[in-house]
Amino acid sequence: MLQDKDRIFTNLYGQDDWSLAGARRRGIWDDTKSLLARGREQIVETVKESGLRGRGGAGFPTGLKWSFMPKETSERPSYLVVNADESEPGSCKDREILRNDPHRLLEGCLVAGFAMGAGACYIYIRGEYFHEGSQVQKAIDEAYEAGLIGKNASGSGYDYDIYLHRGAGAYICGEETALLESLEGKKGQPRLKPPFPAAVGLYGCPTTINNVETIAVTPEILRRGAEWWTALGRPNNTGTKIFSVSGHVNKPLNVEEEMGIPLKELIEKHAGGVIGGWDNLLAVIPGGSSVPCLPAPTCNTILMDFDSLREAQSGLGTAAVIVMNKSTDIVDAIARLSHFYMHESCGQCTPCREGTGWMYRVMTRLVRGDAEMEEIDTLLDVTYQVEGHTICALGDAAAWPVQGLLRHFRPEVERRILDYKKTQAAAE
Ligand code: L3W
Ligand code: SF4
Repeated sequence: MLQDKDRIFTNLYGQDDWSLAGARRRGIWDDTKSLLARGREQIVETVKESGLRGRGGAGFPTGLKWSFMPKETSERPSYLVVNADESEPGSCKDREILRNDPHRLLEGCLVAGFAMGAGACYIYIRGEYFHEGSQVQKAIDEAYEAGLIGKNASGSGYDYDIYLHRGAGAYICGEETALLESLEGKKGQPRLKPPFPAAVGLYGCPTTINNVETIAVTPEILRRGAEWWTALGRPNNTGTKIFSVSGHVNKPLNVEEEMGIPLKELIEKHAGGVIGGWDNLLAVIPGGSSVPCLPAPTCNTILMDFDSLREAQSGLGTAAVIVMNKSTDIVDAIARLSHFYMHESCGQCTPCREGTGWMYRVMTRLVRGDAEMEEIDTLLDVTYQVEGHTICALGDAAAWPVQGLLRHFRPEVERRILDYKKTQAAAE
């Protein structure tokens, strides 16, 4: 278990003052000038050494991502964009940082932006986080007032502006290039990659997009050193992580823990256990709705990190742990997710636009069992035709939950079809 001395988010539950005075008491904005004085290259190098991987879902190495930005100053400005469009079902960790620790994020914005030579930072926040957005704006105002950002930010000689931008409630705007389109005032639809945003991003300029949690932990990594961070977790899966645990647990919560904590320990020690006891567990979606579920036996031993979950044919995603006990209709639960992805598809590419609707319609019939047995394989085949054949990852995200259901709960789906046929035959 993570020891208190290693905890970064000491105001995760809003137990302390969120404002600048409280933030300073928690060590935020403590001699930020000397962090910046280390220079761009050294900061990027330390983040690389720490092995920090993106906390927004993909787990891409953060230091490597920063190193894609231009090294030399040019006429084209560079930007840092913070993805605060937290919309992944089950995920609510960034919300706590935004409302309870906004200065931790802002200090990270300055340090990260400086390291990549960005002239300005945009924090794109989901529209539904109205209160959180207001809180961040107040913190931005405080930081300007105190000279921490703006002209000669924190006395570093570097000019740096931070802007808050509110989204309008579309899940797809959490996809980094759709987010850029939306920031530019256009309809939020993903762009083809490559070019990656580091080459052609906001207004066609070099841009790095990072998740809130990723940015918020970087000043602490620089203060305490890469070795401190790598001592937590496992190789290639280092540091601490905020897990959002929801569903059939006695105490749903967000908790910062060591990367690689066993799932069972996370649920039993922090979330009060499964409702009805561990033996009542049916399945867990370990990383937000986009990743395949895990059946109960796997949950006994699985570790919560990128590599372990990938080996188990799932993913850490945003580390939003959705717990389902045996009272869950698992087919209906996954069908509900299929509805979500159909609704949120931007409709730009055919496999996703048509495939999400098709999957949802078949899933809806499977909930009742109103289908032919062969349709299970046809459904699986369609998920493979969507996966990897779309402009953005929403297509994969729609396919994977269905694949997880059929991988682990196919007998349940088959049983429904047989039962439905029996009921129909009896009625005739
Ligand atoms: C330069 C290269 N940059 C990759 C950058 C790329 C991006 C990052 C990761 O999807 C996942 C998705 C959701 N040169 C590069 C490069 N990059 N190669 O690295 O890229 P990628 O393509 O691996 O992932 P992605 O498109 O960012 C994100 C999953 O997260 N997810 C969704 C979460 C939703 C939220 C939310 O609600 N806000 O976070 C959860 O699992 O399915 O697989 O920056 O530019 N050669
Ligand atoms: Fe839009 Fe779906 Fe294509 Fe992504 S995969 S660009 S959401 S249609």
